[in-house]
Amino acid sequence: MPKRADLIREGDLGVLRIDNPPVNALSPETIVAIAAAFDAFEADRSLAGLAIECAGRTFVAGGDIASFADPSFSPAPFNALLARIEASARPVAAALFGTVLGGGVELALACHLRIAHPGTRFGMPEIALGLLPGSLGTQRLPRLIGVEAAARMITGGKPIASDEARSLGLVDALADNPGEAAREAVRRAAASGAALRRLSALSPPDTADAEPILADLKADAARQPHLPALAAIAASLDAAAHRPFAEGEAVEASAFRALLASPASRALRHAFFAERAARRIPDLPEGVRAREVRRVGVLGAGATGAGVAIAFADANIPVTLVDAAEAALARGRAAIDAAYAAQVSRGGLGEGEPARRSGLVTGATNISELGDVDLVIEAAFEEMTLDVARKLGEVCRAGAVIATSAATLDADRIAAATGRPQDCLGVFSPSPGARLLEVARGANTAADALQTVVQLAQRIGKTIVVSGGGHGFIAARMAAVYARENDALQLEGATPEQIDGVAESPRWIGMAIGPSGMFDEAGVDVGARAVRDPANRALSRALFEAGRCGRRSGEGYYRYEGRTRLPSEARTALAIELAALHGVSRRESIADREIFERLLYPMINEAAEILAEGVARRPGDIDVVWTAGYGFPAWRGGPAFMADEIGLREVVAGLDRWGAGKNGWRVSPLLRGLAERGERLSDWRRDKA
Ligand code: T1G
Repeated sequence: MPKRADLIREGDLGVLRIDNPPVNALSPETIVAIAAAFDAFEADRSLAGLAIECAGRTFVAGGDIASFADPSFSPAPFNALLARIEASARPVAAALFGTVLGGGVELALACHLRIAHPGTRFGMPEIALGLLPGSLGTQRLPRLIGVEAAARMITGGKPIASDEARSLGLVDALADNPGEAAREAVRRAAASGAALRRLSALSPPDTADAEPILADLKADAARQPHLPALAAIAASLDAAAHRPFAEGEAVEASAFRALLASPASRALRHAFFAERAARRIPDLPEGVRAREVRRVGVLGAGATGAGVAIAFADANIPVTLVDAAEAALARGRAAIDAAYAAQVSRGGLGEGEPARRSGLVTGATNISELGDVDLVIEAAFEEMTLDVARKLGEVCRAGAVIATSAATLDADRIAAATGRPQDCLGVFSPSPGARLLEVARGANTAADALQTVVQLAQRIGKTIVVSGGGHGFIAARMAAVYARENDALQLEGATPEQIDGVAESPRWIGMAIGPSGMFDEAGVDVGARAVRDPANRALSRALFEAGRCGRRSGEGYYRYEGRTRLPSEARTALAIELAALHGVSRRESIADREIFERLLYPMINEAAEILAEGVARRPGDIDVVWTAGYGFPAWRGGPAFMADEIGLREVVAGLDRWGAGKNGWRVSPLLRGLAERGERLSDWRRDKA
């Protein structure tokens, strides 16, 4: 087992060098090694002081998140080590670079001096894991930079740059060679004999002004009881402002222990690793090289096509945007210019940038203009027809990758129609602004074509999930079930407001937006075309056929006045009419609990079917699709993780209760089997099935 930390003697100085790739996370072994190295420093009285540095690409990027799941985990050993470092009679300096996060900041705070490379970023991201800093960050940080700045870092979770860290006093100096500068700082401090600054002995500089800040924190926490970390942070910062260090330490330690066990933190830690696991793509052998992409083609200048063009222009990739209809092309270009203008008005883009980026997009009406692109994405408003596929196969140059977003057509049939299935695959993003890009590998997709899209998607900042091997996309199939149940509930008398209210309420799910609002935003046709159950597609299809396509047309499930969402009488009338037509009996009221179960459980059922068919590789991939693509709350972990939190026996009983087997769908045998064996969906693996 390689040593995770060592004490190196450099003349009269000690250098404690941490080396735990890839991010110097504070694993238990690493903490033990750091403590041993610090013991060696303390034992060697010939050393005037100590510089703490890291090997690799970053100073400590935090505690080892994986170790938090261990029931025996405790921050106490690391916290005791920090106390010893701070109490050292000889100066200790931290040499900082990379992304210094969480426990990395807390280690630096225990040192007497902090020297950072100008490119260093500092963050306290624990809140994104449903935690709070558990190694005295809530106590030392406000004593150094003030309660207000500490609250902003700890509740925001977002990193700050080194110049802001310098101006806050989080670091003492910036240096291009922080290791050398830290050694110099230690020598100077040792030579001067000046008293060392120990943060635990100080009070926050803005204690007098802390009240309104703490009051706001507590009020914000009270509004979000489903995120207990907020209240814990408020209580810990309040202790830092008003109570002795040791008492604040106890408040933080108790809060950290409770949060570690909280459902929200377990879900967020699952989401963290699920997103990283999704990047590991078994189909891509080591060393597969991506094809070069100098220009991208987008077929279809509708909202989706314009959004795709913007994503590539933002990444400095020239785009050929093709639409056979001049008017549609003009609308697409106008949408691109409007999107950039809006960014300028929000201050998100400098002057001149919009023109430059928009200039990267060349419009054309003839599909043959795609002859020089290296990758084409079909983003046609309607389904990709096999004729279009054939045409793309002819006009695209050899080696160009052809990506179709046809959510319901079989991607392999489209690939075959192009005559070059090795260049083809499916791509799906719920909306241009969604973080998610699902890449569906076809039966004959070449590995380098897949690698090309995976790397390109990461270049444009998308979160990737690779699916394949069966019918449809993970995202589209589960959204279809979501749409089916949303429609069915409305035929039975529930309103979009009630259903969306349940979906959006943290008491039930906590979605960023409920199904009716979501399909109105994406276009009611998305739900209508995707829903595979004709008996229930009635409402979304009827709305679409009546031209009520959602917010862009002014009416869909809701009626819109500007951004204001209002009830739609037309929708109600349609629902009543269709219920009568389909012989669906309507009820005066439908309980929120029923709505919750009928929205979520069929989606979990579809997830199990998708896993059983091999369309999704891992349950975590399904969770990433929903958290990154549809605003499913990460503090729920995702549909599969949430299914285990509810219990699969309850989910299957609910499916039986609400009539699984009616309207052409069944309870997944995989799900029922896991439930009967008392197993978890999140733990299911194909190779273990
Ligand atoms: N613990 C365990 N593994 C980690 C990790 C961590 N903190 N950070 C990264 N990894 C793994 C990750 O799973 C991946 O593994 C590999 O490293 C590369 O990560 C004690 C309680 C640092 C900005 O929350 O934000 O400190 O998939 O792909 O894109 O009070 O990783 O390759 O096997 O993300 O270059 C606070 C989380 C913890 C930081 C680098 N710290 N990490 O991004 O690489 S709580 C965090 C990140 C804490 C204290 C509290 C990013 C990164 P694999 P990557 P990247």
